[in-house]
Amino acid sequence: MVKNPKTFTVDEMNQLFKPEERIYRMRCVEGWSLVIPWLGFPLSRLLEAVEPTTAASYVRFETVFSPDEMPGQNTLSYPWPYQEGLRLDEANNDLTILATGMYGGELPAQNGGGIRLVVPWKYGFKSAKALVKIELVDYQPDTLWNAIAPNEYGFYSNVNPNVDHPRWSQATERRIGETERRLTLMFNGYEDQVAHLYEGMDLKVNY
Ligand SMILES: Nc1nc2c(c(=O)[nH]1)N[C@H]1C(S)=C(S)[C@@H](COP(=O)(O)O)O[C@H]1N2
Ligand SMILES: [Mo]
Repeated sequence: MVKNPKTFTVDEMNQLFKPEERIYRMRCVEGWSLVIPWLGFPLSRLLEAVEPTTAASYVRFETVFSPDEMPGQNTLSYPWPYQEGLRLDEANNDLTILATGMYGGELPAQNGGGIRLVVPWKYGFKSAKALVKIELVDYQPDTLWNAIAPNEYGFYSNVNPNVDHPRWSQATERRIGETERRLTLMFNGYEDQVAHLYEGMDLKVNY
């Protein structure tokens, strides 16, 4: 659902969209956290270039499927390829970036290179690695974890210390390298930038 469908190499995106350093907290759904200096550009810049039609309301992210290189993808217990989704207004928020680098260098394949999504107010698994296709759609896309365990991993998956995972508390987290646990912050500390996206929504229902 775009006026201008396009294929880009990572080099072309780096030329066109000029990645900048963004230092973000990352909160894993399992209670780990760290701070990461990404090199990336707002996803909104890419969306602007392809011009979503007025019918588009969600963005669907599809990632690399290559069982020869990634033997774990030979297992039938997961519905590969890994896919993710965002509401269009979440995708257009300035905090949402596509990263092609980290720590001042290229993005290693293990961290999602050539290009990955980074959505710092959501649990880490929403930040899909090794993207191969981004689609504008008019339905809420399926996501891998939601397909496997819908009661544990919702579509939104916003970091929220008040909504526990069914098997553990989300009130605290352990920053990698530290021993004391920290309090988890609402929307991972990005409340001022993103709380308006969820006004009037029950975040216990839309977890
Ligand atoms: N393409 C792709 N991205 C993905 C996943 C995946 O399986 N494939 N797993 C997600 C999950 S569940 C986690 S925990 C993190 C793991 O990232 P790491 O290996 O860099 O810690 O990647 C997320 N992004
Ligand atoms: Mo995970």
